[in-house]
Amino acid sequence: SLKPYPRHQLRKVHPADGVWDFTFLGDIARDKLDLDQIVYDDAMPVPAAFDAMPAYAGRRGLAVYRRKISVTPGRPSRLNFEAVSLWCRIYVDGRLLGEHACGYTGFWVDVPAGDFQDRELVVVVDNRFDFHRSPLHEHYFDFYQWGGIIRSVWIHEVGGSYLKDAFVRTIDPVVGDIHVQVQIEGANGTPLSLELDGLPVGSYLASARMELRCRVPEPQPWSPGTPHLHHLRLRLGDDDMIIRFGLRTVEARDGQLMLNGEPVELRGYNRHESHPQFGPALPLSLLVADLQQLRDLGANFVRGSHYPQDQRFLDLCDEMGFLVWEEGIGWGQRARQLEDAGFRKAHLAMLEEMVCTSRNHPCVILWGVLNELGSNENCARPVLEESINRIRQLDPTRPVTYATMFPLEDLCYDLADVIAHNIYPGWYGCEDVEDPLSLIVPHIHKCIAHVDSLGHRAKPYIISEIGAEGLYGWHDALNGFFTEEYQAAYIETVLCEVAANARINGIALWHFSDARTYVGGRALVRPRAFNNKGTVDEYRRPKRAYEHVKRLWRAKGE
Ligand code: ADA
Repeated sequence: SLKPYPRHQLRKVHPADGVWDFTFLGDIARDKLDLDQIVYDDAMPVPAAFDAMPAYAGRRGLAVYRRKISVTPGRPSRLNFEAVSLWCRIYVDGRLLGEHACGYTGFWVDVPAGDFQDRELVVVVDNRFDFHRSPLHEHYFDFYQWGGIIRSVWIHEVGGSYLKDAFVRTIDPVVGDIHVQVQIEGANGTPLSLELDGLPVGSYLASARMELRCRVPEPQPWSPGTPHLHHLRLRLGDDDMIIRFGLRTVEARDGQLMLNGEPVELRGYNRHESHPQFGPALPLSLLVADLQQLRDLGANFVRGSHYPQDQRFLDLCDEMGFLVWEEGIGWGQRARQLEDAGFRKAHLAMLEEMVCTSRNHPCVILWGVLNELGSNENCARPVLEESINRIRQLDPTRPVTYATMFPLEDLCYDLADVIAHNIYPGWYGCEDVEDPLSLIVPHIHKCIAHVDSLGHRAKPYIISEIGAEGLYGWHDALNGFFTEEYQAAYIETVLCEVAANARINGIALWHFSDARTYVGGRALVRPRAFNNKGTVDEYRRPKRAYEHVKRLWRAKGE
């Protein structure tokens, strides 16, 4: 059942989505901005990427959004922005209350109590690239980075004391034992009560940080085949919070990825949240449609490349039983970024937001960081180490990995729980080869043999990217590069090898749907300025490879 569930029954939460006042100011200095002088000459939906709208396509600069919000006078509230891209400042009644510099993670802004019910919310958004301000975003990423309030906005009315966060960890999925970590703001000594699936399971006296243990009355483990979900309700005075969770454990051990103690094989795709008309702000219908197509293909796994995913997508994965690799934003960072203190600080802050927002989703079974960083150089180790340690502190229950593009030269394998290779044999670097498909299997063998020769046989092995471009509708008698036929034969070769090779625990094909990328420059190797390695095109129309994948994966899954 694809049903949203209420996160709060008592707490007043108002959605701030809808049509906001809007103006695009273009390439002007942020610090010159005078909020009182702004003329709002247009309207813009929230959530949406303003530069995915034809009127602002390709524009980079400052944009200002405004709307009225209504909150109980005399009561503080908190604004929750699920994602604003790439950088923003938040003002309420003209007062600067927050700033945020990562386009794909959610954040909170505290709003002090006011005298009046109606208040003015203004969000200044900048989608220009600026390393010092938004060090996590670079314009050379191989995916288009849109701007705007790209995910939902909520207003939470909370008093001085409220439930800030809760993290549910499974201790025993069969018996139903869980560990609950609760964070509470300003409520020492107030009674806190817990209910599991509607039944009372305990009451306590609140303190700022609590570690509790309880047992689910009628436990049913979560798995892809039976994605059963439980609900924990916390109640603190007139505040409450409902956490939906699944009873399941994940481990990386003995060369296997184990879900509830059983080896699991990952069959799936990398997926960008991307569509030519909506940019990254996908309508619910498209999120569901993508998962229905993935299910039709026989997939059980999605790697959220290359940034934290929309929470609605993770909710759907929880409900439909998909396994997810949730990844921090990162793409090809090298010494310039990895050695920069501002970058490292922003990166850790982003990981913290990602983990704290997504760690109750049973679908998330792996955390990933820094796709294709320069892990063949010494500068990568300190950043990887601090990132992985930070994630493990916030969530000791899931393995952590990073996708390397240096399978034979990587210097950091020891830091990861799972080895993950992005490899493109038979696509890149085979200019002088007559039969590029013949390169695929030997290269996979070589990569695995290398990892194992370094003593990492006990770590699960995943091909986190592999693929070839196929232009939708392009066929040619010679079945060369960019034909749907070459792409289909390529994927067939890969998947047959994966099926035959017991050392491979999972695959994320690159990628599910074609996605908009660089506009100029590097787009010379990206026909149409799209990354065309999708099994479906950007409108989700299946290419020839679709039936191959479906035949091979369905045969495995059934
Ligand atoms: C890299 C990268 C992907 C994509 C891919 C490709 O491995 O991680 O985002 O750019 O290459 O298509 O070349």
